[in-house]
Amino acid sequence: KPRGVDHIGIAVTSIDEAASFYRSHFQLDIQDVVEVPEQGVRVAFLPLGSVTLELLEPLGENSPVQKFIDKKGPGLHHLAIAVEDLQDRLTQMKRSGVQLIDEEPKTGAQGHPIAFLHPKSTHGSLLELVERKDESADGH
Ligand code: CMX
Repeated sequence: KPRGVDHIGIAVTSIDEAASFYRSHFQLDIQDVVEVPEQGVRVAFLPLGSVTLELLEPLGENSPVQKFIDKKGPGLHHLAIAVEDLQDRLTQMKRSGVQLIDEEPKTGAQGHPIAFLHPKSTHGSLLELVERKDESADGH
């Protein structure tokens, strides 16, 4: 079974403006901001209890997050589920016909192995699988 929700990705047009909202109304502070050019995003992490909110700001027009905002507007973008043995999961899902975006794990914004599943195969939600080797799912 999965270990829990790792983080929730939220597409925003401006990290600064979105962070100001979460700070003013929920007293949540950004822990870290990193750029992940391979994914076309700038990412801010806001710890919220056992889950982290991940604010995703597009880096450039070809960013998948920019495409998402153009199409659907800012908002909930993906749900990241913490799993053990990511590669095994991917192999099993592929065998069962699930459409994978990443057939091999890659390194995510927080440095852990991650992989995305295509929303066409998941009843509409973009799902990310995250493997954290040395922490529990709530160990941010
Ligand atoms: N949630 C739900 N559905 C989504 C979606 C999302 N976040 N993003 C795209 N889709 C849907 C689209 O609405 C579209 O559906 P229809 O065909 O019914 O219109 C379909 O998926 C294809 O979308 P598209 O706009 O044509 O875009 P692409 O096929 O070029 O890309 C996707 C879609 C999911 C493969 C791409 O966005 C991707 O690879 N995402 C994973 C990587 C990512 O998002 N990285 C940023 C986060 C980085 C991080 O957390 O580290």
